[in-house]
Amino acid sequence: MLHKTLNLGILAHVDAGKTTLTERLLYAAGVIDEIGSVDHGTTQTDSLALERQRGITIKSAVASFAIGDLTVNLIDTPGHPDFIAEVERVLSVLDGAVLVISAVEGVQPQTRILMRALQRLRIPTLIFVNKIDRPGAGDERLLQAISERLTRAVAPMGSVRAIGTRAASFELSADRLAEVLAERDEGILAAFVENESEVSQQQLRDALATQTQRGVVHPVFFGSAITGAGAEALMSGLAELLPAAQGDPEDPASGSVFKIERGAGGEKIAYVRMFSGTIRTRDRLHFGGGLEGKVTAIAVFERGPSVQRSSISAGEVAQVWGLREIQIGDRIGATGAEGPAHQFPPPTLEAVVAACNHDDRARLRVALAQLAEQDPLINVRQDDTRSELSVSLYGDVQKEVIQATLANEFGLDVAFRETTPIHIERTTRSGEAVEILHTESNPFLATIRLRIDPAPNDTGIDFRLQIDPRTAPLYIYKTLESFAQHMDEYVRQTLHEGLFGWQVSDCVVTMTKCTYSVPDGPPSRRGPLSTAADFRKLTPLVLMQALESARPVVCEPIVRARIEIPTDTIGAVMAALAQLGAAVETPSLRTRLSTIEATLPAARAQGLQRQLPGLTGGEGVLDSTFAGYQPVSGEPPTRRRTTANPLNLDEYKLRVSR
Ligand SMILES: Nc1nc2c(ncn2[C@@H]2O[C@H](COP(=O)(O)OP(=O)(O)OP(=O)(O)O)[C@@H](O)[C@H]2O)c(=O)[nH]1
Ligand SMILES: [Mg+2]
Repeated sequence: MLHKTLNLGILAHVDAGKTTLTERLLYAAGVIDEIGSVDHGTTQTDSLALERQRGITIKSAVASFAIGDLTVNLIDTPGHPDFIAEVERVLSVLDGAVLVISAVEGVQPQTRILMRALQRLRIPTLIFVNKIDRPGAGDERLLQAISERLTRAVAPMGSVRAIGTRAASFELSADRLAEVLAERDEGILAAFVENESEVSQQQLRDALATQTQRGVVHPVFFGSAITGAGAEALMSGLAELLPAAQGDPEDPASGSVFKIERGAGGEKIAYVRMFSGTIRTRDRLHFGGGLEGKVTAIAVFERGPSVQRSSISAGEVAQVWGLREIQIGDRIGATGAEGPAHQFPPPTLEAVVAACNHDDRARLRVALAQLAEQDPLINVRQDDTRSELSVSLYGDVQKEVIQATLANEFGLDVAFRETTPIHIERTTRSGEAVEILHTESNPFLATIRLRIDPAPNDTGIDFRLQIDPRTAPLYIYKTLESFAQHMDEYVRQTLHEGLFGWQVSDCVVTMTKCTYSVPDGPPSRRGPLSTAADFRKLTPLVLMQALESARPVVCEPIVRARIEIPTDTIGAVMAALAQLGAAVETPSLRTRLSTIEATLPAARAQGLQRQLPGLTGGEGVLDSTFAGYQPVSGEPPTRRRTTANPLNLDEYKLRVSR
C-alpha cells in the first residue's frame, strides 16, 4: 500500500464528548482553524440540521485527518441507545476504536455494552477519559471502575495534574505499564523480575503496541476535548498503538457498505470501506448477492470535506455514487448476501405511523422506504387489511427524530400511535408437517416435510437439509447447497410471521422429505414439472402447520434493571417492583445508597422510571439493559399479518396465485 490508513471509530455513551473530541482532533491535525461547538451547532460531524438543533449525534459521520504519513478516517458515532444501530453498522469497518468515558459520569451501562461488542470483535481499542477539566472529575476512581466493569487489562498511559480545573493536564509516563504488559509478555516479565528499571522504553512500547493490536490490553488516556488536554498524547497513541488497515490493492475488490445517504438531488450515496482490491469510476460492481451497478463517482474524505477521486483501494473509506440498489451491510465484490452478525439487541418497540393528511399516505410510504434504506432496522411494515404502516423503534428519541425528519426533509406531517413492545414467538416442543405431491390439500407440485424443534434462546433460526440428495430438484437449483440456501430463505420469510403474527425465533427447521414432479417421459413430455415457485409457495403451507403443532408461545422483551436508591426508600421501591411483576435479586445494602437488580418486562420498565422519582425523593437512578425475552403471562397479544395466512388455505391460494 502506498500510504497507511487507519479507520477509527469513536464510541461512547451519550454526551461523553465524542463529537467534541472529534473536533479537537481535527483541530490538532490542522484540518480546521477553529473548534466548533456542539452547543452552538457548529461541529464538523454533527452536520444534520436536527443534530445541530438537538445537540446530539444521530447519524454516524466520517471526518479525515493526517498524523504524519497516516490518514485517519474517523467515524463519529451517536451515543444515545436509541441509535445503537448506527454504531453496529460501523463496527465491521473499523481497524481500531477510541472508547470515550466521561471522567465525571464514569462507566455507564452503554459503555459496557459497547466495550463488550468491541472485545467480541477483537477491535483494538484505546480508552479516552474525557472532561478532566470538570469539577467532580476522577482519575484513580475511573481507572478502578474501568478495570472492574470494562476490562481487567488496563494500561494507564500517564497521570493527570490539577484534575477538575480548567488547567487540568495529562502527562504521559510509562511508570505503570511494565506490570500490566508483563502479564502477557514473557520477555518483559523476565526483565521486570530481574530489575524493574531494566525494561527498556522501546521494549515497553513494542509490547504495548502488540498487545493493544491483539485487543488484549487497553491503554487509557485522560484529557479534555474542550481544553485540549491530552489530545497530543491521544494522537500519538492512535498512530503508534492502533494497526493500520491491511489489504492488497491488487487483489479482487472487496468492501462493505456502512452508511447510505441521499445527495442533494436525491441520488443514493453509499459509504464504502474497502478491504482489498481497487474500485474505479465506471467499474461494474457486484454486491448484495446477485445485484450489480456501475460506479459513477467516488469521493474520499481528505482533510475535511470530501474530494472526488477516480479510484479507491484496500483500506480506504469513500462515498460511492451510482449503485442504485445497494443497501447497508452489503458486501461489494462478494456473491453471498450474508451480512455481519448482530452485536446489539434488536429494537423492541413498534409504533403505527399515520399521515395527518390522508392524501399523503402514498408519499409517506415512499419516505419511510427511503429512511429504511439508511436504517433497515426500522423494518417498515404494512398490514394489508388496514394498510397501516408501522416501524420498529428503540425508543422515544428515535421516534421524535423520525417524525422531525419526515417533516423537515419530506414535508410530511405524521402522528405516531401508541408505542407497543415487539414480541416474538418461541416453540415449546417439536412439531412436524408434510404436504404430499398430487394430494387434495396440496395445490403445488412438490412434496415437503418439515420438522421444527426448539433451540436455545437467542440462537435465531437454523435450517438443515436432511433428505436423500437424489430427491432434491437440482434441475432447478443446480446444487444441493443452493437448494438448501433457497429453502433456508423460504423458511426465514415464513417465520417472519408466526401463529400470532410475531417473528418466530430460536428454533431449528429441518427438511426431512422432498419430492418433485417430473414429466411422464416420452411420448408425453408435457407432464407437469415442478418449479422454484412450487417450493417457495409450499414451504409456508407446511411450515405453518409444523409450527402450529410445535405449540408456540408469545414472549415479550424483558430488561435487566439496576436501580440505585437511598437505602431508606428500599421498602417502597421493592413494593413497587413486586407490583410490576419484577424478579428481584437480593439487594446490596449500603449505609446511604443501595442497589437493587431486577428483571422485568420492558414495557413496565417505563412505568418504573415514572414512579421512581416519587418513591425516592428524586434520588433514584435506573439503568436498564435489554435482557432477552420471556413468555407473557395471560392472553398472548397478536399482531396483524402483512401476508396471507397459509393456515387459511383458500385465502392463501388466492393471494399467492395473484
Ligand atoms: N467540560 C467539558 N465539557 C465537555 C467536554 N467534552 C464535551 N463536553 C460537553 O459535553 C456535551 C456533550 O458533548 P458531545 O461532544 O456532543 O458528546 P457526544 O459524545 O458526541 O454526544 P452524542 O453524540 O449525542 O452521544 C457538550 O455540551 C460538550 O460541550 C470536556 O472535555 N469538558
Ligand atoms: Mg456526538
